[in-house]
Amino acid sequence: MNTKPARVLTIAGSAAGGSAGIQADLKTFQEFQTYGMSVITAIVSLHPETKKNVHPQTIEAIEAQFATAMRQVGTDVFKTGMLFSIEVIERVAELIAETVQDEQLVVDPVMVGKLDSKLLEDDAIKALRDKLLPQATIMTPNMPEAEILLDGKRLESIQDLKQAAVDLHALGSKYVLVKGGRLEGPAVDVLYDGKQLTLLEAPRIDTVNTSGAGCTYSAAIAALLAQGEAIETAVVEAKKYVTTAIEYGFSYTEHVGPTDHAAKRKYGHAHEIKVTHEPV
Ligand code: PXL
Repeated sequence: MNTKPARVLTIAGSAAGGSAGIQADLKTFQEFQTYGMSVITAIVSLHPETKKNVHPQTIEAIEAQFATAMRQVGTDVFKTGMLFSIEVIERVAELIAETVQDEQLVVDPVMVGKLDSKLLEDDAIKALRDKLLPQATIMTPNMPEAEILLDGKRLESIQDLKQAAVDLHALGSKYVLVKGGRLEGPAVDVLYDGKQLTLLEAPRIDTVNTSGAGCTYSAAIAALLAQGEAIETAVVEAKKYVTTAIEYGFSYTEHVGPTDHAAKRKYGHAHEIKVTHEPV
């Protein structure tokens, strides 16, 4: 018997190298056996001569992709990644607001790529905060993104991550996941639902090949939510998936390489995620 897979629509940038952005999202959606669709907001690829590395798409092209995906398929979950400009954020926020019924929205507030490409213009932070985050089911900032959204507040400890999760919750996302991968020691992320803090701890993997890890993590959360998982289960299972993808990361060249999106399927998952709950 054939069953229809759960649907996930990513609205993000294309990373030609295949490790991050739309490419990471679609590979991850496939690993979770969901049906992936995409709206490409910009193409991130360095031109060897002109050095231009962000090639934005027009609002018309974005509208066309969104309309096609929604008309031909529809979705269970929206995910946003790189949106780049005020215009794109405002239009995408409107398109989602006009369409959304009970679909969930995962917002990965992508700002800067690992290779220093600027994925969000400085003047677009306010639009992200005011137009998109209030619609989010969950937002998934890393530490630099959380710092920028909190007006430059420095985050240096797990205690700071907890406070950041509480402060970011005020921007309107139902759940906040602040990722602590940049701290030393185990990889601890903090999830906050407005009442309770949940700490998720995985072992630190010693590797440089983590390109696209953030996209991959939020894409896995989106896929699991589309399949009907509750938020905490989705985040824990997504962290298992991304930890294994990082563990088996590799590189084809001397550059920082991708995580292995297929690692959990190929090798199984060896690490447990330690989950602890705390009141605020
Ligand atoms: O990993 C962040 C990211 C997100 N989206 C796109 C990217 C990158 C990093 O390079 O290129 C399109």
